[in-house]
Amino acid sequence: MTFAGDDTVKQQAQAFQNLEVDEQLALFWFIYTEMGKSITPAAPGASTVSTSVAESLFEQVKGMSHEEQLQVQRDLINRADTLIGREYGSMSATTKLLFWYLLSQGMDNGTIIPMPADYKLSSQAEDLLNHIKALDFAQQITTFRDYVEPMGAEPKAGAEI
Ligand code: 45D
Repeated sequence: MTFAGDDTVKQQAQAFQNLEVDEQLALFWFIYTEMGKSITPAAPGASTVSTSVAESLFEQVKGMSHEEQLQVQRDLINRADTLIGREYGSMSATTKLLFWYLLSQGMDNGTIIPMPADYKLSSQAEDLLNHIKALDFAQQITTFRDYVEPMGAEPKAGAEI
């Protein structure tokens, strides 16, 4: 059985993935600025989150130059096979979401490369932002999980990351 709205949610995540990489990052940022205040680390799914895993990946990115930080984010979206991509790939969908949330907070407090001040979303991305804003909170979360889940790379078999 499928719930009403499942298809809409899948479509939003797909439309998101169809944008150019930089547009995806910009849209994700605008989503954060719209809903950031309603995100609380004490959300219902919080018990399924590996906070320390998300934080240690975030700390690695935080220690890089701004250019490298941007490259890491582009690589994740491009599913490039990098060490960080593989570490990311081994996390649960909700932990991935927490990692992106930590990045956006880092942008807010100046430890992660900020958006260029004059950045304008394409009308396509703007449309998608409005669609996502119209979803209820649970559907938004599902959209974001579907969006961040396939990023990064497959972890290697065995102990090797
Ligand atoms: O120069 O169950 C451009 C938890 C242009 C708890 C750029 C949760 C060129 C458990 C590319 C634009 C909290 C995890 C530069 C639930 C250029 C739980 C840079 C919920 C510089 C449900 C762009 C979590 C950049 C949620 C750097 C809902 C863009 C989390 C970066 C939501 C954008 C997280 C980023 C969101 C966006 C994160 C990092 C919406 C992050 C958005």
